[in-house]
Amino acid sequence: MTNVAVVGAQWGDEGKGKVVDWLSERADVVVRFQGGHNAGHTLVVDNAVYKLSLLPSGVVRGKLSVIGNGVVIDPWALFDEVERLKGQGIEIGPDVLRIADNACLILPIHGELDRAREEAAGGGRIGTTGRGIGPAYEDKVARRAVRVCDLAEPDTLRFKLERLLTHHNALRKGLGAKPLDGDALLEDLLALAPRFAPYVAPVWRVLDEARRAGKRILFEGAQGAMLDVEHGTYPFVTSSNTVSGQAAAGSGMGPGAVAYVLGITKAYTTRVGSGPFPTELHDETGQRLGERGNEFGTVTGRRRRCGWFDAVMVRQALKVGGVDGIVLTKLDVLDQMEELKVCVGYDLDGERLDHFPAGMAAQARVQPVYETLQGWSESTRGARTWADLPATAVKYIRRIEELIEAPVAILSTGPDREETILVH
Ligand code: 2SA
Ligand code: MG
Repeated sequence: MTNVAVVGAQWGDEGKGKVVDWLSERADVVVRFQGGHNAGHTLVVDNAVYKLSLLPSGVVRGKLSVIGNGVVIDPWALFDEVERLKGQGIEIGPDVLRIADNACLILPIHGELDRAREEAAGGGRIGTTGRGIGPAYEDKVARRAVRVCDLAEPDTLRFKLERLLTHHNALRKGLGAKPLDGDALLEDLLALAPRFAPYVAPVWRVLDEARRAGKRILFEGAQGAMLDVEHGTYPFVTSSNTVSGQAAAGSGMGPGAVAYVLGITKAYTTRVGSGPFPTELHDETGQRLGERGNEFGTVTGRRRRCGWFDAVMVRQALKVGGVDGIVLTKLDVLDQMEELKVCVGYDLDGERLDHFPAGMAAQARVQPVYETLQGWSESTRGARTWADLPATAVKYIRRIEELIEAPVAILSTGPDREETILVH
């Protein structure tokens, strides 16, 4: 196995957890390069269920797990997760977990601001996870964030918090919130510093050493390409780059470090939060997809919106994400449906589009153009070989490959690791 990046090709929740776990067994190092604890991966290992948010999935298998500089870290969420996994018998010492010294922190003010803004936005809300992701990235880009390395320098930390709170207290005033006193926050952070210290490292160097030693590195993406801050359905996106290009910048490696990009997509579409979703179904079929697919968020438990497979959107996601091949997941959710629809284009005011437009109003207005395919009555759940699949299911997969202009490298037919078909 070469170095692989696993990225979502829709709006997240494509089933990356299983795929990453499956690949992490064959990897030596697992790296997170963007996002934070807004991600949610469910891993099923030997019948035990692990829910991960911030930690790279490799921790469950004792692989060297790296939180890269591109990740925003909520220290409290981090240690809660470490403790929770410890309770499940997973040891996470500094030999397993390395945290980038130059990663930025999510502080309580970020979560508060995130939620206050969402509340104030009413119908115009993004539908964020409320974890402070957006405000933390704002501070990073505005060059006023507190970084992991600052925890080791009390004077720097004090100086940075002062600057940060000057900015935030003005914002808080506008939102009618009390100004914050930096001393309490400073104390809390200083108390956390010794817990962080053993894990902190210049991870670019850790990764460079691993690479030169011939170790296999797995880059673990969170969310999906259509939530990318630049390529997604802006402004209904997350605040990081979720595409594979970020794997390099978000971990301190060059683009050549990623040899193969694996995109994950469901055999239909889901989305949590607000924003355009051309193939969304508001009918019984949509409800059925949600029930059969158990479409509830790992992190927030939110019900996911469901709809038909959108080949135009996925094709675009694969192009901007440099995806080499895909894993098609949850095909079995489509079992026993008489016919299936696949979006092959959009209609925008009478004009046919072969891509998803950038404009917000256009994105909201496009109507899907569907192709109808025959369904199958057999169960595909747990199929282990290509020959186990009904012919119409194979046709569905082949048509998807044609439309998205990429091969299905792996077919996942159930949550268990064995329920996986390697196609190519
Ligand atoms: P944020 O919190 O600023 O990143 O939210 C901005 C948008 O990004 C979406 N988003 C997600 N969409 C799907 N899955 C996500 N992670 C959890 C999971 C979701 C959950 O993997 O299960 O538990 O609800 C995720 N994280 C962010 C979000 O819905 C906004 O549309
Ligand atoms: Mg998820």
